[in-house]
Amino acid sequence: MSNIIKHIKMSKIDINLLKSKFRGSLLGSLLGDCLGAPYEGDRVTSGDKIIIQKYFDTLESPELKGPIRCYTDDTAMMKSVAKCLIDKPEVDYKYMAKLFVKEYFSEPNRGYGQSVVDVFSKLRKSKFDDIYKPASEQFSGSGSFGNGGAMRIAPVALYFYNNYEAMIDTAKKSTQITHTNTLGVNGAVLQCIAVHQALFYDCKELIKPEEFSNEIIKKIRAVEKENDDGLGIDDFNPYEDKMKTVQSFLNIKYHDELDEEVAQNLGNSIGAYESVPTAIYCFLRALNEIPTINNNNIFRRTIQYAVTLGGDTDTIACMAGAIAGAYMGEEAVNKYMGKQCEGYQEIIEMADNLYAACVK
Ligand code: AR6
Ligand code: MG
Repeated sequence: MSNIIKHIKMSKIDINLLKSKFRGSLLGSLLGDCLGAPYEGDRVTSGDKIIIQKYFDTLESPELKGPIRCYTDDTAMMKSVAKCLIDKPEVDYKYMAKLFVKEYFSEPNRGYGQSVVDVFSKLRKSKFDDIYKPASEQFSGSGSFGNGGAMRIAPVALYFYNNYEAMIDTAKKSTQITHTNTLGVNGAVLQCIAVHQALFYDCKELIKPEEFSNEIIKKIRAVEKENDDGLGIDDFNPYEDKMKTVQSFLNIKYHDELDEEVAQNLGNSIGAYESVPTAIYCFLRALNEIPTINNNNIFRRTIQYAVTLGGDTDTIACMAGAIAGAYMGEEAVNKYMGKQCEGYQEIIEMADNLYAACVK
């Protein structure tokens, strides 16, 4: 690990809030995934925003009876990451790879990315001989830049809440099992940093978007520096630059056409570069009121807002939800809405087991 990362200053965490924040973050991931999934691939109009508002209102109703909203590959893989950390205190990446493969072959129809399934087949065929080889062969050796590493990373941010270096290292190594392109890996690291950072804020104090994003920029700069060759002539800092674009969008007063501009400029696709900064933007924008969303709960507003940006809605809402949940804790999650989501109770238990595995 580089000296640069060692010099990131960490603030103190309130241990009394942590259990609720673990639950909040994993539930944020789950709810974003389940509630965003029906809108995946859509372009969202002003009329759709009204429908999405009603959809979210209905989900909070105690009278609502099923059907349960199913989770997708985001949650399926996130569960495997959490299980690995719970079962193996010294992270065992081969075990993690096996959990991904077992999960995929037992339920292949969860909406996995088109190419990552080849990695699972090769891993199984090679009997996990070299767990990083299949991913490194993707796209003629350039590796996947999809957001599949980022969408499942929240448990890493939680488990290593008090060990920043190990968190960055684990975020990279767990992502590289399926994604080796620098954009795919650093996208996952960026999401991990955002979830981790949100743990350190008490939700009774409103986060200042500028301060929160400046802190992220400092950290992702250090990570991107690691990909430099040290000569300083080919600076590779796409996520730092993108986070600055996030900041400039946050400085614009909300207006109707803004969402379209955000979707186009920050992105809303399955590429990590086109979705992780967008998820962070959703969280930071939703800290304050959004005229098209009639709700004053930051957790719900974050997820609802992510859905209204269209595109890869389940994954962007999943990532934004994980950050919002890490900040707000479980208390912000509407129970009726949660119970509409497949695996709600299981995720709460998983969050508690993860907490027990790392908070002594
Ligand atoms: N060159 C060209 N296209 C690429 C590259 C590349 N280097 N990398 C990725 N793509 P994949 P994921 C395109 O299969 O990241 C699901 O909805 C290519 O079209 O690695 O695990 C999940 O929920 C490839 O098929 O999947 C996520 O939201 C696609 O990106 C999302 O898909 C996905 O990459 C990504 O999941
Ligand atoms: Mg997705």
